[in-house]
Amino acid sequence: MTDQDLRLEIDGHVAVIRLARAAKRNALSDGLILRLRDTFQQLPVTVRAAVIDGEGDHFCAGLDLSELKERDAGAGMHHSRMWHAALEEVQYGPVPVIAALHGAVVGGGLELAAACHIRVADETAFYALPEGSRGIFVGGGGAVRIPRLIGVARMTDMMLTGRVYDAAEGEKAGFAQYLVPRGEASAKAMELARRIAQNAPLTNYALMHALPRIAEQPADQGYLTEALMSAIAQSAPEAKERVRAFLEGRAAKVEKGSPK
Ligand code: 1HE
Repeated sequence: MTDQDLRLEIDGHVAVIRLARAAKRNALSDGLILRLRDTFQQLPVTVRAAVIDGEGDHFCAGLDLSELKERDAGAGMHHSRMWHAALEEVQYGPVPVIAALHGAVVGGGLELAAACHIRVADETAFYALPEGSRGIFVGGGGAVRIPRLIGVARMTDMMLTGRVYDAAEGEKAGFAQYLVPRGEASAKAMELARRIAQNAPLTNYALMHALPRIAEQPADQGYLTEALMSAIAQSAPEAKERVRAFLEGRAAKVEKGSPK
């Protein structure tokens, strides 16, 4: 792991975080996972959305298998918990994160993508969980996050049989919300990030921090949490100004086919 293996660029209100270890297909070493955690913890306060992408032909080949040495059960658990802590920073960090996917999105790479809020894939993307055939199990939060995207049955099949989903199948199954032509995932992710950066910060916060928790709550608790979050969001001066702008004809209407 060198300092160059993860790059952070700031473009206006958008942070671009790039896995830059193409020679190893952006495999995630322990050092890289810790850098990812630190990068999200330390994002400048001016950042309002982030994009994660990968250099070379693949988004990410997952866990760096060269580091998978014999560990006892305790060390194995702590290793998995380290991934959890890092990917929690991605999911529940300060800003929405868009993953720009191409080539291999496999193993821990898929777990990283699943921790992001939006996934944009180009037509070269493919998804797999080779843990099944390597004699191991997911350890980066995949058992929790991936079934929420594609369902337990599809994930079980992927791990039992080594099934690989191509980009089009992956979009249908729920891995990615957007499918774009080859080479266009990062540009599309930037476009979405710039748009998201214009939202009221409290709305983005509610979507990142309240919505996934509400979705896991029993309905009666979920309704109450929703009501509280809704009241907080609408009380912000920015929300009042945005509603006023619409009523005075100064704000965009909802348009079919948007975002283009
Ligand atoms: C790696 C890794 C890696 C490549 N760890 N070194 N993930 C996997 O089981 C996926 C393993 N990787 C692959 O199946 C393929 O590499 C790819 C389909 C991603 C890309 O294929 P290709 O032909 O472009 O590259 P390559 O020739 O296989 O690999 C190029 C180099 O990257 C080579 O090293 P070199 O020194 O011989 O040049 C590979 O060894 C190296 N490389 N992938 C280490 N993953 C929290 S738990 C998560 C558990 C998991 O993620 S398990 C799944 C691991």
